[in-house]
Amino acid sequence: MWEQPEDINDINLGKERLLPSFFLMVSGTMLWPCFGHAYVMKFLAGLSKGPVVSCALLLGLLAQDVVAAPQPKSDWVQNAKSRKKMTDILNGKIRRDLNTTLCSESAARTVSAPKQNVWGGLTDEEAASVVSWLFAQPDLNLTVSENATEWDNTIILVEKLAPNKTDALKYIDGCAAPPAKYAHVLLDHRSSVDAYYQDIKVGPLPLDNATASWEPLDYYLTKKNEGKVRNLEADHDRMVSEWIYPISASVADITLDLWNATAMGLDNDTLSIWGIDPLWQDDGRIIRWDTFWNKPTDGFDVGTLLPLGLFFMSDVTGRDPSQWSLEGWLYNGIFYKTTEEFRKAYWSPGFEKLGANVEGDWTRTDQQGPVLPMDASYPPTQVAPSASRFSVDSEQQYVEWMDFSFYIGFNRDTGVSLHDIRYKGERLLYELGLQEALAHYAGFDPVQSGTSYLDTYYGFGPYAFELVPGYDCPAYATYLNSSFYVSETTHNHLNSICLFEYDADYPMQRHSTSKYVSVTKNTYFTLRSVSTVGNYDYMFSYTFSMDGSVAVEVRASGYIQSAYFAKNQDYGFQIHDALSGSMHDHVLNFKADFDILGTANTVQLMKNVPAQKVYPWSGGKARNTMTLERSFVESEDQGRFNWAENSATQVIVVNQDAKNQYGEYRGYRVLPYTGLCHLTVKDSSNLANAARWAEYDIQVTKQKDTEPRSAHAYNSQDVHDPPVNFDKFFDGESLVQEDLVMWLNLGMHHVPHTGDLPNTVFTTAHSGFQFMPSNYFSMDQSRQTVNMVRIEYGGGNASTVETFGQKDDTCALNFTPVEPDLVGYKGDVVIRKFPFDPNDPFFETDSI
Ligand SMILES: *[C@@H]1O[C@H](CO)[C@@H](O)[C@H](O)[C@H]1NC(C)=O
Ligand SMILES: *[C@@H]1O[C@H](CO)[C@@H](O)[C@H](O)[C@H]1NC(C)=O
Ligand SMILES: *[C@@H]1O[C@H](CO)[C@@H](O)[C@H](O)[C@H]1NC(C)=O
Ligand SMILES: *[C@@H]1O[C@H](CO)[C@@H](O)[C@H](O)[C@H]1NC(C)=O
Ligand SMILES: *[C@@H]1O[C@H](CO)[C@@H](O)[C@H](O)[C@H]1NC(C)=O
Ligand SMILES: *[C@@H]1O[C@H](CO)[C@@H](O)[C@H](O)[C@H]1NC(C)=O
Ligand SMILES: *[C@@H]1O[C@H](CO)[C@@H](O)[C@H](O)[C@H]1NC(C)=O
Ligand SMILES: *[C@@H]1O[C@H](CO)[C@@H](O)[C@H](O)[C@H]1NC(C)=O
Ligand SMILES: *[C@@H]1O[C@H](CO)[C@@H](O)[C@H](O)[C@H]1NC(C)=O
Ligand SMILES: [Cu+2]
Repeated sequence: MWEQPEDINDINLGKERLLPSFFLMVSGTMLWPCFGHAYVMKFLAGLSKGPVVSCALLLGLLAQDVVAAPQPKSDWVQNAKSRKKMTDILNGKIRRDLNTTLCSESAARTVSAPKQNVWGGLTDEEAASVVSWLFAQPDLNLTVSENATEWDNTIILVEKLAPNKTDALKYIDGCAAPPAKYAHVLLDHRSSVDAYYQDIKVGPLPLDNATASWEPLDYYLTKKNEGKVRNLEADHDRMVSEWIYPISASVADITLDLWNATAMGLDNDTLSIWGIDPLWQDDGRIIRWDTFWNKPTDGFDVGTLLPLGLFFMSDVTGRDPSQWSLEGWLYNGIFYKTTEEFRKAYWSPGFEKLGANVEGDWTRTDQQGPVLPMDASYPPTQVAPSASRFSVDSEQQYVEWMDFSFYIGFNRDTGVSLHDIRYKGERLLYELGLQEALAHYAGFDPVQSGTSYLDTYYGFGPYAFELVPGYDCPAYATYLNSSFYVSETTHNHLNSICLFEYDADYPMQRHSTSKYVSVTKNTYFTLRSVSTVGNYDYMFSYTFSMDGSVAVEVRASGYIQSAYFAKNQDYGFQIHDALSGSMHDHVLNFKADFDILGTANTVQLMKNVPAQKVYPWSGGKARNTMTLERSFVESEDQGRFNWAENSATQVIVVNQDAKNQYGEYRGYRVLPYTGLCHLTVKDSSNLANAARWAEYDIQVTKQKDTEPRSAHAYNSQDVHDPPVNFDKFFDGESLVQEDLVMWLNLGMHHVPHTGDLPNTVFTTAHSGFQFMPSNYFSMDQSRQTVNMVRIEYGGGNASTVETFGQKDDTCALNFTPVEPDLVGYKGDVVIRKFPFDPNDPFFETDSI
């Protein structure tokens, strides 16, 4: 249960009181009187001693409460002192309650979300009803996936269509009903020569034969083409078996001679073949470049470390294989126009044969080398002796920790997202989440040069695998499931999102004098998920702190995609016998839809500039010094920029209508934290218009229901004319006191070195930003925690140890949650949707 701190008004806003601030927010968004967020509800529920408060009741209570509101106290320190429980540690007065039962519990407390989660998924029943309805529509001409050939139409995706912000706000901030529910369906039309994907909207839900309908979904695309985008992979499977393998088989004499290996399209193949992504799209032609890789045999997923340096190019335009053509070979920097030309050269005297990359200990992630001193003893570990100190509504995927609350969304393309993030009852962000992740390679060879993965094509949702307790997250964490749709089934990733508190290895605050020392613990709260997209593992952590700050951090581990070493010196370190650590830029775009004290916001820039100043007191002499320059981002024409050199410019999202008592704008600052970057390549030949979001660090647009995402999963299919061209978001609109969205890039210029073998490590492969209150409150909010201490000392003794009423229980440590039983790791649970079979879930974890 929530307890109202005695002096919340003072802590919250200094001179401003809590209740007046509610009116400020409400009038700012014109949604008065039917706001219903958690904090207000609880505050008022506490006053009324009742659990449920209707909108009408709220009104009455609020009206009463304005009169009854407690008067602000002028000195929070004095006020805090009145609550003090002095403890003399030297006299042994600290009471230690032994209570072992608490130690073995870890699950979050349960709470009921104040509103439905309108960003959540579909229920099993809803998804099943949409699928069977779709199969009953003759105009869609669908075939079930398991029976489909590449000339049939299939359903790729069924998930909830996110509501428009305009509609969602009327519900979450007002008394309106939840927005009408629709399914977002993605179809794969392959029954005709011009294969295409199509986004459609189906609904409203629950489906009713009389009112249900489907329509093309393109309001959120910049390309208006009924939600259609061409499918360049329509014949993928056949292309591999009937085009790629015959070519590789045709040079089996050479591959056997070079590497004692073959790629014939057989189960016992010892080579695999794959290449560029996206396919090269130029002058109406679709070009593949493929290369040979040694196939790992020892169970480790090391394929991307074993390139062999032989490349071939195919023109695979259109769906008629008789029109496809082999365009040439590349080996050791020499291009051969035909297989005959290459074979002739290969078997000629003097042909230079280069070495192969072969798996070995250097590619294996298991322990190797002598055991380190004392490493076989159990390392330090954290426990949660009072169980979880946060609350979760696992059905609504709603979370409360200290004064923060938020809802969790999850979708196929981008995985986890956070919605309606509030602090002390006020929304900070309407939405915070990944939009797209780019890994743009470069190299002398055409495969590295042509590789620019846009990972939402594969999706972050399907690869958000089960987390390993005690390793990915503390064992005492609370775990949530996530689900995604594939081939008429819903896959449920068990325990794929974790929530936990953690004690940082440094305090939040400290100060020493010769008489006392004061220190505050830095206990933060994290939501984490990990998506393994192919060779890479991306770890996403959203962290909340007691000072009101929020951080987003991405870490990367897993296997690098490496290059063959020949002629690649300008594009990477040589990291093994025949291996180059192929240079690449990771850029990950995040959407941060700020609502600072309402939706009308402005971005303030505060710059440190060198200056020469003459002062009334400086005797007429100029002094070299510095000053602050304040300005605002006025319109979308100024909306795209980079972090300033020397970190000179603060970027602050403020509300110009919400000044504090000193006339400064209340706001949240966006703080570059570590390793930020944007794409080095200018106007990428591989990507054209598919990832314009990658070109700057910070981009600000006016929020629009028609621009919910900076990218689309199929931008890679038509890079010159993609479904979402981010450039088109910028049309000069005013950004002054508008609803703003900030599109922020995280990333890393990755030049893998020998330390990336066998895997890149999370310690140094990371990037993050923070959002911190900037004049938002009248003082630091972490003063509110009781987990701080002030020790008065002198003459060799501590006379007072003030612990502010913090819990000082100890308990016998139950080791169970700390050292979990990992045999419980299960993988995905699958539920068939067509035919719908909810009572027969089965385990299956396959590559999607
Ligand atoms: C120990 O925990 C149990 C269960 O939560 C509780 O009933 C009991 O009062 C606790 N004992 C002490 C000494 O706090
Ligand atoms: C696939 O086709 C077979 C043979 O026609 C049929 O028995 C089966 O029911 C089909 N599968 C589905 C899921 O409809
Ligand atoms: C429906 O799809 C089948 C393949 O599944 C195709 O042969 C047929 O031409 C399609 N019908 C129409 C009207 O497009
Ligand atoms: C969202 O708003 C757009 C533009 O006004 C509209 O076309 C679309 O139908 C709305 N979407 C939903 C799900 O209501
Ligand atoms: C809706 O239509 C489908 C297909 O025509 C039918 O199987 C189903 O029974 C109908 N449902 C209702 C509630 O009428
Ligand atoms: C070539 O590979 C085969 C199996 O793929 C193996 O039996 C043979 O020993 C290898 N030859 C050499 C020279 O490594
Ligand atoms: C691989 O399998 C094929 C067909 O089964 C067989 O002819 C060939 O000898 C096998 N190759 C090796 C290297 O075992
Ligand atoms: C996750 O799914 C499993 C298996 O369906 C279920 O037992 C568990 O309760 C789910 N967890 C949550 C937090 O909903
Ligand atoms: C401080 O500690 C010392 C030794 O522990 C003791 O002799 C002395 O009396 C203490 N002084 C006070 C003021 O408590
Ligand atoms: Cu990398």
